[in-house]
Amino acid sequence: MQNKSDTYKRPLKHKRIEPQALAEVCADKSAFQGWKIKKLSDISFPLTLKKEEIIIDFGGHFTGYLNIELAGRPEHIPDSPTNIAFSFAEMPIELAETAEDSENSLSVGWLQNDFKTIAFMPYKGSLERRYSFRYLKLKRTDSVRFAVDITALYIDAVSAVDIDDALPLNTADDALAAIDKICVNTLKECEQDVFEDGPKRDRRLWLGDLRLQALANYATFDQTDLVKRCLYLFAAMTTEEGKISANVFVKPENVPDDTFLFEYSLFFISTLYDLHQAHPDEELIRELYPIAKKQMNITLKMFDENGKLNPDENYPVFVDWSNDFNKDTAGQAEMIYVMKQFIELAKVVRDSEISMYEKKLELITDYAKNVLFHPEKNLFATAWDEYNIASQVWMVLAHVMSDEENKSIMQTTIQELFPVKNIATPYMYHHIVEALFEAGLDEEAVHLMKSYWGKMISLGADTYWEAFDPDQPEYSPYGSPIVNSYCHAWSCTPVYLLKKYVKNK
Ligand code: RAM
Repeated sequence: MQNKSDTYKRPLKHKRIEPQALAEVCADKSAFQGWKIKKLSDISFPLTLKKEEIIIDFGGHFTGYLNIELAGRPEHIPDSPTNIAFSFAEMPIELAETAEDSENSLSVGWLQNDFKTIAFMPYKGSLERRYSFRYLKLKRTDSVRFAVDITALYIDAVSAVDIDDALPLNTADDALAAIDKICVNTLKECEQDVFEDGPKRDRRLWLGDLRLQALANYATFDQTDLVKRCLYLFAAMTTEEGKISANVFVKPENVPDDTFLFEYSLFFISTLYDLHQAHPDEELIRELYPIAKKQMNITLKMFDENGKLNPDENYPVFVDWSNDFNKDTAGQAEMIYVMKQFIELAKVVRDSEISMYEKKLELITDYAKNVLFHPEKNLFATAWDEYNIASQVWMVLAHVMSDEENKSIMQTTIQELFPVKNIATPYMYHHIVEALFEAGLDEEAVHLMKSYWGKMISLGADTYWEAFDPDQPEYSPYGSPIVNSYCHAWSCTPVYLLKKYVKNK
C-alpha cells in the first residue's frame, strides 16, 4: 500500500513570487486581533538592511522557500558576519506579538521564525524550511556596523496545482465570487505532496480534513491522483487492530500519529465513497474495501444491543474544537451517515454480509428516531437532554428522517438554537451550511455562508482560517492565536457547496 501511494506522487509546481511592498504593523483596536498592516512604499532593489527592521508584503498568501541575495557596500566593507532574523507571518499579529511566553498546548517550534549568519558578502542562498506566509520581517541582529543591500528577494512558491487550472464558479453574485476566490486560494496552498491541513501547521495529512479537501478538489482542480495517494497512505499505516489514525506524517518518513478520532477513522469510508462518486474506480474500491470494512467493524462494537453509541474517551467524537456541548448524538448520526456510504461500497464489491450491515443500520437509525428524537421539541437530544446544533445538523446530513421532517427540524434549529454560538471552526460551519442545503433551506444556507466566510474576508483573510469564532476573535484551540493556522483547508468548502447546491448562482 505504501508503494502504491508513491505511484500517485506527482512533482510540485514552482512559481517565482516577487515582493510587493514595504509595510509596517500598527496597533489598531478596530482591526482583527488588534493589528493591521499599513503600506509604506513599493519595493525596489537594492534594499538597504541596517539597524531598523523591515517588513515586506508579498501581496498574497504563498507557501514556499525564501531566496535572498545580499551584497556589501564598497564604501564600508563588511568586517564581520551578518546576522539576520526572519519572521514569517500569515497574519499581522504574528509580526507584533509572540506566543513564546503563553501557555500553548502546541510547540512554539511551529512559530515561523528563522535565523541566518552570513559569513561573507556577496551572498546568494535560501532558507531550508518551507514557510507559509504573506508577510516577512527582517531584522539584523549583529551589531550593525555596516549596511548590507538586499539585491534580490523572492519566494520559490510550491503547490501541487496551478491556481489558473481551477474550474471557475460562474456567478453574478459578487459576495459569493469573493468567497469562492479565497476558497480556491486556500485549497491551492494546502495541496502539496499530500493534502496538508495547513501549510503553516500541522503540514500533515488529517482524515477529517482530507474528506472535505477532496470534495472541494473535485469542484476545482480535480486532482484525483492526490486523493488516491492520501487514501493509500492511510491504508498503509493502520494499527495492529486495523484502526486508521486521525492523521499521518509523511516527513521525514511515513509514520502514523497516535491520535485516533471516532469519525476521522470512519471518514476513510466517506472519502473512498466520494471518490467513487466523482470518478468511479472499481479496482481501487476493491483494493481498499477491506480497510474500510475494518473501520466499520471496529466502530460497530461501540454500539449496544439497542443501537446506542457508547462513547469512548480514547476514541473521541470530534465534531468541532469546542467542547461546550455534548457530541454523543452527533456521533451517532455520523455513524449512520457513513454506514449508508459503506453499504453502497459493499454493493460495489458484492460483499456477502451486506444484509447484516443493513440490519445494524436499521437498529442504530431506530434508536436515533425513537429515543434521541423528541417530537414535542422537534429536535434531537443528547444523553444529557441537551439540544444542540451539531446533533440536528448531523442527523439531517445522515437523512435519518424524511426530507419534510429534515426541513422542519432545521427550521426549528434556526428558531430555537440560532444564532450559532460557541462553534469554533469553519469545519463545523461547513456542516451547518450543508445541513441547511440538504433540508432545502437554500436561502438560509447562503446567508450563513455569506455572514461567516464573508466576515473572515472583511477581517482581512487572504486564505480561510483553521479556527474562527466571530464572537471571540482571539480564540485559539491551543492557547494563543499566534499558533493558529490561517490557511486551513477544511475551511475552503464553499467552492464545493456552491457548485453542488446553488443552481442560480
Ligand atoms: C488540528 C488540525 C486538523 C484537525 C485536527 C482535529 O490539529 O489542524 O486540521 O483535523 O486538529
